[in-house]
Amino acid sequence: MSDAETLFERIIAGEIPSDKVYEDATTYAFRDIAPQARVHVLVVPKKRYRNIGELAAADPRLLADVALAARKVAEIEGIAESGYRVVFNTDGDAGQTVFHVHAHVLGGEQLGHFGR
Ligand code: IU
Repeated sequence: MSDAETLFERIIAGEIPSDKVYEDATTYAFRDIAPQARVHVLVVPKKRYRNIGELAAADPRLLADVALAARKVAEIEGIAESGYRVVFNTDGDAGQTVFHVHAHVLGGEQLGHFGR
């Protein structure tokens, strides 16, 4: 668990290589190593919170930064017009594995609907 907790901080610091798509003062975005769609990018706030709820409660401006970075990623990837999905997995049943909040930006193809 402790490795997973620090993984994204090490990616942001450049200690672990990543395929960076976008970066600004407060966020860092890179391609997911196991893409679930043609475009699958993770947007991570540089400051670590466990999940979207904790981020929203502690720093709503930073949550807005993540949403704006997701839109920027969609523009960079050419999917802003065709549409995309932004997902925050939160804890067990959602399958969250890295407990540093991150937005999955998914698109580039017709996505299946929500569910199991
Ligand atoms: P989750 O929402 O916590 O389940 O998402 C974690 C994502 O991080 C998941 O999609 C992994 O494929 C991805 N990932 C990665 O991109 N690079 C890594 O080194 C590791 C996980 I570990």
